[in-house]
Amino acid sequence: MDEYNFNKKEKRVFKQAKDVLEKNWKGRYTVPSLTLYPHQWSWDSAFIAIGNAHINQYRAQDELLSLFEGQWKNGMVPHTVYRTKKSYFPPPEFWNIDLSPDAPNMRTSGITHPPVHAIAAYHVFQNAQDKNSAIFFLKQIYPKLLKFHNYLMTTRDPEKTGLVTIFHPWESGFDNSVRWDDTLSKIEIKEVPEYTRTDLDRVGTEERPSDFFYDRYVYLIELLKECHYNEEKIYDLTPFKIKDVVFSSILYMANKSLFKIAEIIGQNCDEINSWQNKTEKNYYHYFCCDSDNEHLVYDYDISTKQRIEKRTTASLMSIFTDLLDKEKVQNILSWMKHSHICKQNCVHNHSLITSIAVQDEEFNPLNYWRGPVWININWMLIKGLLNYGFYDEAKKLKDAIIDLADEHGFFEYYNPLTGEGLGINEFSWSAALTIDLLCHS
Ligand code: 9WN
Repeated sequence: MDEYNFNKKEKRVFKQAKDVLEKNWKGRYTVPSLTLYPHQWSWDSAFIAIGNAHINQYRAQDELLSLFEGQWKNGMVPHTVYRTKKSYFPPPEFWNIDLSPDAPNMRTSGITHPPVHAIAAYHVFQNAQDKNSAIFFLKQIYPKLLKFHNYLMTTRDPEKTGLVTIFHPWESGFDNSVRWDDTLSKIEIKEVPEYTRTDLDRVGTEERPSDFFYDRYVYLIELLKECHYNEEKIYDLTPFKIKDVVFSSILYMANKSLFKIAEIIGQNCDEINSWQNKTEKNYYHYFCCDSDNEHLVYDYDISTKQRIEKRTTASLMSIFTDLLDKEKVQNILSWMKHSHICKQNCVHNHSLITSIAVQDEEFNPLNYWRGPVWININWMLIKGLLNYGFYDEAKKLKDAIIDLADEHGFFEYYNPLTGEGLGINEFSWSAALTIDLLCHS
């Protein structure tokens, strides 16, 4: 697209990214991957809409509206909406969501996902060529978004902190991150039903979560079912209830977008304001250790009443919000450098932020959320850097993503030491967010 003055490499990457989204488009929604993830995933759809906003406004709108067809009666947006009979573990029957009076009339999972959707919806409006259609879309999606945020701010926040409690590692989107290791390891499993993983036929074992963690994922699903998905019961019984710092940071920014949408379509924003006030009051109190002067943020485990002090990309996420004091941004920047790929080990000229620091003893360059580079997380950090005026640092990360995509394709995640693609190729959000970076930042 000439209007963006792309150079040759950018043109090439842009075209390849568009091709991935085209291939994975299913008429009203996009699969994250044709083989590994053949249904609709919640935060994936939001990231995909952010990319499509630049190339196909109507697809971006449909992507979000179709996802919300799976919304539960209590407002929860499920993390997966099953669209076909294609094999994936867990299949829809495994969730047995009809146990809940809140279940929708569709096949979905029984847990939620980070709420990127209001950010995506506002972004679609901002970039829309057809503003009438975009306003009509905002009017359709706004009550659904409001209901979702209300669910997160009430049912998922009984402590009234403005911070969200998750009940399953998959709700975080960072499934087997070291952030969840201690809590999961303490779970003594009495019994799990027999199940067959479908991921290991499609991706190497060393790149995916271990069976130890899968058993615990399944155990926690069984517990949700036992509680008939009633959040009060779950809260009382579950060993996994964590105030997730990334989820809560995203919700804070999503509430800002929701506020802007409300203004555009002439709705009252008082409730959103009151949510924001709560988050502002409690964010550092729950997530930051005042004493250590590191200015990193950590998840908070409700059961142990302790922060989970693992240094991962999640610890940098305050930069994505604008809750970080200007004078503390420098600290986060230096941590970003600490987490960077070691240049001497790297085949690229540039560095990206890894899921945990390369120097960390738990760092694993191949395994899922335990070391590799993820494009969505780097995209969030870039947005934060831009917001705080660090244009050069943001550009370095953006250029590194374009190089990575050009040299290796749109993989799910990447080995930070070699740049090699991991997980599945032709992964939708990697393509979509690269399109956004090319067109925007
Ligand atoms: C479980 C679809 C999803 C992403 C998650 C990522 C992965 C699923 C899985 O794929 O999770 O929901 O099977 O591993 O961790 O962030 O939304 O792309």
